[in-house]
Formats: sequence, structure tokens, C-alpha cells
Amino acid sequence: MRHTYKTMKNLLLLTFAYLLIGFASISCKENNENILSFHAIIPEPNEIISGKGYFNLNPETGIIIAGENDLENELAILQNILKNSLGFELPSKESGSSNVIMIDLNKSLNLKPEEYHLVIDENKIHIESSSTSGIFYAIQTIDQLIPTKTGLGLVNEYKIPAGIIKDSPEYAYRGMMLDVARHFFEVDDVKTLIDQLSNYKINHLHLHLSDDQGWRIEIKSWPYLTQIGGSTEVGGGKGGFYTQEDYKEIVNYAMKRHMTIVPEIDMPGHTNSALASYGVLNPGIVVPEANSYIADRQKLGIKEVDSKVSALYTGIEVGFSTIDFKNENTYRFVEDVIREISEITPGPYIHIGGDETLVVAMEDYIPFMEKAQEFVQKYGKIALGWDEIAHSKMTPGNIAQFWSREENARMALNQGNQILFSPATKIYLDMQYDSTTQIGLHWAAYVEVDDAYLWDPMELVNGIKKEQILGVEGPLWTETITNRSEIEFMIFPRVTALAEIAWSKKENRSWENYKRKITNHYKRWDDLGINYYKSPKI
Ligand code: TNX
Repeated sequence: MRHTYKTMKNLLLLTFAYLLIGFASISCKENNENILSFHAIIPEPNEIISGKGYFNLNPETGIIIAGENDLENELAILQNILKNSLGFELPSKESGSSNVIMIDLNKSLNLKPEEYHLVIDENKIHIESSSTSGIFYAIQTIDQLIPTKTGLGLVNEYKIPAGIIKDSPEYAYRGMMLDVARHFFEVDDVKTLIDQLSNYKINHLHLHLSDDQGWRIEIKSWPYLTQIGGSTEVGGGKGGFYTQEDYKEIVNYAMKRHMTIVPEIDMPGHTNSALASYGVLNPGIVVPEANSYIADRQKLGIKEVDSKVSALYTGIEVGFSTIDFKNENTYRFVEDVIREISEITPGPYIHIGGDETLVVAMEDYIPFMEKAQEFVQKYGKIALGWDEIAHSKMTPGNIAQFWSREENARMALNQGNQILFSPATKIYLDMQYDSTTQIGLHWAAYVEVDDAYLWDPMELVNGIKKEQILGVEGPLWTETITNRSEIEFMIFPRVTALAEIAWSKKENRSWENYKRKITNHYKRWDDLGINYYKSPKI
């Protein structure tokens, strides 16, 4: 009897709960889908104030450039988004008109770098910023407020909910790294990635341009680096490389999307592709026998004989290579490479690697990394290095990229240098999601989407201050990743988690909210044909 009473009481409670949920979802539906999209922006904006009514975006909507400066680039990007998603571009209109998108670049507003305000009412969408990058990010936010593609039901009018978004980033450096050395990726693949990342307000793309398995950037003063060193990749495929013109094309494409390219030449370890190209750099290292072969120089069009070169390497084991520290040619080589790359890199950074030098003694490593930093400084750049670089004396302003060791990060901080956070257990984009993931590695951890989301750069090194953090970067190593679709599978939806960690305020981040938002982005990715991981956690 008592039992029945309890069951009845439970039933009543349950019914009541269902009724409540039912009402909540009805009122949610009444709000209409567009309003939901207003709350699916990734990365989460600083401040969203919902307004009343809608702005009707239609072919009669015009654009007004109210600002001071030339906004041709940002205007073209906006028009392109509108054309792809709605099927039409918008005419320009006279100031004072209604039904407009007004772009207002106004330095005297004194907004922070990259900050923007988006004010949407029934008459206009007003974009305000003190920087062109802020205007660009406002446009990316608008992009997420409208449908991805019209092919699936062309709309002639789209209602954007009224409201105000005030937004600016937590960290200046929000990045991803693509390893083009283990497998080579064509210029078009890199451009696609730049588009995908910039939609999530990521503003740095680090290209890992050299490693044991391949040299991917033309160096005019050392042509065999690409001719020989670029001729293969992991698994023995044909490899490839970027000419300096290709590289400039990538840099310009990125620049238009307010993204900085960070080129890396990994030294003094991870250098086998250089040693296989020029024997003079080779101290006689032993390349693992499996997965290696001596380049057929004749077939590659090279007459000159060189008996000191190492074998080309197509495996994935690391740590066996180093350049010859005792040979002055090594320093000429390092300087030439840094000079040529600096000349074609408008961004402030050159990454000099410095990781996993298992066959290098500290007394060789330290002076070498110091010398490499000197060259970077000589050519007017800031050096980045993997966290081991902190063993050497770091030039003021240079950055240590934390990937594994807290004590290395601490050494960098003690020298007064900043940290870029790429913890392998949290945000290595090549780590498998779980034991069923077909590609990727798991030496650091399995990194599910919640692992990639639920961390904060302030928590990894005890006592670190916010101003000691440059930002966050997610590296995608490509030993097992061979094409664009696999890149997408490994980065979505983890790189979007990174975007939110690096851009959004901690108090505005929530895993529950992120999960909800991501399902919305799944739809966008489906429309765009992006291959993503459908996580059971979402
Ligand atoms: C470690 S992280 C490496 C890379 C590998 C990667 C694979 C770092 C600085 N070095 O050489 O590709 O692991 O996850």
C-alpha cells in the first residue's frame, strides 16, 4: 500500500515535470529558429542583448560604408558570404537610407583591437569597430546568423533578430598548426582551411614546413631542400612543396582574412629531409632502416654527387636526426633559411622548432637555439619555439610553445617570456577521439570533444598570470592524416572548442551550451560538405 502511494506520488510529480518541460519547449518554439541561431555563435560573444523584432535582409537591403578607411576587402568578404548563402549581393546605398547594413570603421570609438559592436534593429544592421579586423569578425558573426547555403531552399528574405552584440577576444593569438611536412597539402587545401578557421575567429595558422620526412618551402639559396627533401612523405608518397610564390599566395589569402601565417622550420632535430638533401649538414646520423631509401638524384635531375647525404625517411618514429653543430655551413644554412623566409613573411613570427632533440647534448642544443634566435632577431622577427627552447637563453619577446612540460614553461616565464598554450593532452588535434578512431595517434591521450573544451590556459602552469599568455594553438600533426577530409574530421568539433577557449571569457563558456550550439553547427557543416566527427558526447 505504502509502495503504491509512493508510486502514485512519483507519477504525479513526473507528469508535472513533463508539463513544465512541455511548456518550456513550446515557448522556445514560439521564439522561432532564427532566435535560436542568435544564440549559437561560436566562439561565444562577450555580450548579447536581445532586442525586439527583426531586421529583414532582402535583395533591397543596401550597404553603406560609413567609415574612414578603405574597406574594400571586408566589403568583398561580406558580399561573398551573402551571395553564397542567400544567392544575392547587395547594392550600395546613400547614407541616411533605411534597410541597410552600415559598416562603420571608426578609430575614435577607441574599441580594443579586434573588438566590434553589432547593433541590429528593424531598420539596419550597424557594424562598428576601430579596426578592420573587428569589422571582419562582425561579418563572421553575421555569417553565422544567416543560412549557410541557399541551395536548400532559396530565401528572398531572411529575418535576423534585433539585438546588440558586443564582442572582443580574450587572447590575441588564436591558432591552429598544420603539419605539411609529414604529409603535404596543396595550396587550395590550405586556403579552404583558412576560410574554415577564420569563420571561428582564429587568427593564426602555423605551418610546420619541415621535418624528417619532408622539406616543404622553396629556399632559393639551397634548392635541393625541396628538390630532394620535398620529394617524399610519410608512407612514401610523392610529397611536394610550396614555391615562394605559392607561399606568398597563402600569406596574402590569409591576410585578407585577418590571419597571420607562422612558418616553422624545425631545428636542430627533425631535420632529416635537409640532411638527405645536403651531405654537408649531416653529422652522420643513422636513419631508421625501415622506411628509408637513398634519393635517386639523377631521377630528380641533379647531377652533382654527394656521398654524405642521409637516406630519405618515410616512417613516423621521431628524435633520431640532428644537424652538424661543428660545421660552419650549418650556420650559413640556418641564416639563409631564416632570411629567405623572413623576406616572404609579413607576420611577426618565425618558429624555429627545438623539440625532441633526443640525439643532441644540452651543451650543443643551448648555443644552437641561441644562435637561431639571433638570426630571427637579425631579420626583424620574433622567434617561437617548442617548450624545450626555454633551456636556452630566450631573447626578450620570444615565445615558448607549451606542449608537454610545465617546468619548461616555468623556465620561459622566469626569463620573462610569454607562453603559447598547446597542451598535447587537451588540444593536440591529431590525438584520436577514442579507441575506435581510425586515424590519428594516442601517445598523449584520447582527446574527446569535452576534453578539448573543458580546460583553461590559466590552469596549466601554477601561478601564471593572464598577461604571460600569448594565446592558444591546436596542432594537427599529420603522420596519419592524408587529405582534406581527414583534416576536417580531426579538427571539427575540437578546433571550434579551441576557438571558444581562446576568444570567449571563461564565465561565458559552458559545456552544456557548447554542445547545444555544436548541433547547430553540424547542420552548417553538412551544408558546406565538411567532414566532422559526430561525437557521442554531443
Ligand atoms: C610530437 S609535439 C611531436 C611531433 C609529432 C607529434 C605527434 C612536438 C613538438 N613534436 O613531431 O608529430 O608528437 O603527435
